[in-house]
Amino acid sequence: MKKPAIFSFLLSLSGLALASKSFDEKPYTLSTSLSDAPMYTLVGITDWGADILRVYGITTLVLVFVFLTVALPTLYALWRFRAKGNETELPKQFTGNHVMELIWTILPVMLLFIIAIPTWEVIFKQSNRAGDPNNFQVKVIGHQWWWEFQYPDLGITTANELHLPENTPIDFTITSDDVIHSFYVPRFGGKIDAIPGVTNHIYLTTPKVMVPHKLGGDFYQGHCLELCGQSHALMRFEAFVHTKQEFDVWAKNAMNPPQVLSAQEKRGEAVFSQCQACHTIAGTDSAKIPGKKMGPDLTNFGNRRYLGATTRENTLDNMHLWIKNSSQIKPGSRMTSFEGILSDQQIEDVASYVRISTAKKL
Ligand code: HEC
Ligand SMILES: [Cu+2]
Repeated sequence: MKKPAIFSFLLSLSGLALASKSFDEKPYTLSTSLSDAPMYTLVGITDWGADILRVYGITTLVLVFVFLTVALPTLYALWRFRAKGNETELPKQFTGNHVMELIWTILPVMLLFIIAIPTWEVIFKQSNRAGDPNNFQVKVIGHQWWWEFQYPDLGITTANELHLPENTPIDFTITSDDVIHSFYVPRFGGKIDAIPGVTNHIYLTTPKVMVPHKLGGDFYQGHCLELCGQSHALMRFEAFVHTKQEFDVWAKNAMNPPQVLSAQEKRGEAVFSQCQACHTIAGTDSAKIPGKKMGPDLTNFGNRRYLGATTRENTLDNMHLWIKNSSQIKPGSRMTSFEGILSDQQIEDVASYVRISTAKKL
């Protein structure tokens, strides 16, 4: 038998997804099962995610009940009262049945309460965690088109990689620097808007590390979920969950000043003066410039897996392309194009400074 049409339709859609790779070179490993997919939400690995999943479950049961109570009698009536061909007049017509009207008013109200009560419970549970001194603070700031993460208690500022200790209650304070974004790690639970001038919160307890690997911890895909301009689709990040020891090592390394070892890195350090109006590397002159910077903090950039909020892999070649003209690989990028401003040699030098001097052995 031929494959059903829906199959070919879905296949052509996935073909489109593969064909649209030009701006998106990130090598996602195709998951073998649906539940491994990076955007899969039915996992509940954080307490918050599990709470949301429970409300989903209750809602689904209520909806199945409503569907069956409407669909089954409808099907039965269609069959039972179908025209048999020998009718001469209309069946008896009647209007108004108080008992039935009461039933179909009260029953839906009850069903709505069955959904509403656990929903309220989850909402209140979130707000009850505000101000808990055990909360680990993480400030999330959306920018067109990248994410800034600050750890006020540790004095760390970083970007595009969210590192968290396992099994820890976290208070995410979420805001935006420009337009409305939305902070979302599907496997953690829900999403929440990042709105300029407003702070929103998410409270959750991170999961335990499940698959320890060399770099440390498990990682989860994150994405901006509010259409926020040209490169909204490339405004992604990765959330890493580490064991407490690994997290401490990461935190200790995160704000270390760069180690400039080679002659090339040294030349690159000088070129970096052209970047420091927008970027900071802790422990260098760039950190002394007061005021808010337009670009991501690059203090530990050498340890990041990706470039441009996971637009490309963090390699020397991609860095070269990025510095030359980042909008070629990330449309609309707010970073200056250095084509014609820096020579190829200077780009190589500054790229090696930014990538290699800031990389620490974790
Ligand atoms: C006008 C401000 C500006 C200047 C000057 C600037 N950048 Fe950027 N840079 C940005 C912005 C904004 C981003 C974020 C772009 C995005 O991801 O959408 C960025 C991103 C980056 C990133 C990627 C960081 C990450 O975590 O993904 C690197 C690396 C970088 N810039 C290096 C440099 C270097 C090297 C120079 C100097 C040669 C430089 N930048 C000059 C604004 C600037
Ligand atoms: Cu966004």
